[in-house]
Amino acid sequence: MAYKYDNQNIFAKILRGEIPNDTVFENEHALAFRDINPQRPHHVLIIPKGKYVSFDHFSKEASNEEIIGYIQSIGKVCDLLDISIDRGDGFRMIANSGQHGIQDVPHLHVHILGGSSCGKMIQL
Ligand code: DGP
Repeated sequence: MAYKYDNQNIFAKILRGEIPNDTVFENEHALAFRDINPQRPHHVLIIPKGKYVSFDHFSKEASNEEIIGYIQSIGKVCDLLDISIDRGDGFRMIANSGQHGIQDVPHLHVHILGGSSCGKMIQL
């Protein structure tokens, strides 16, 4: 079954400039901005500029250029926030996906959480 992308999702509106955001980093293929409801001192969402619902969708259908630009943006954001593990204290990256992943916004995003410990991995 094909992936279905909803053009009215909130991150699509952010990409179109219809809703403001607190941008941390941007390149040709990715936009990184602060989460509206931060769970740690640093809580940034990184989204691709293309219309992808989830990481599995992106990994199967994005071009190599999109994948490179998106993945490179993750390292840039970590450097900008001083949370990369070579010069900071690290971070957690989460990509909630679909119904069982409890994904609220159906446009691929990774959460980058840092600035304090994220605790144990997961609660069942
Ligand atoms: P998820 O549950 O993984 O789909 O996370 C969606 C995240 O998006 C959630 O942490 C809150 C954030 N969010 C929702 N609406 C907005 C918005 O309008 N602006 C920003 N910056 N973040 C938003």
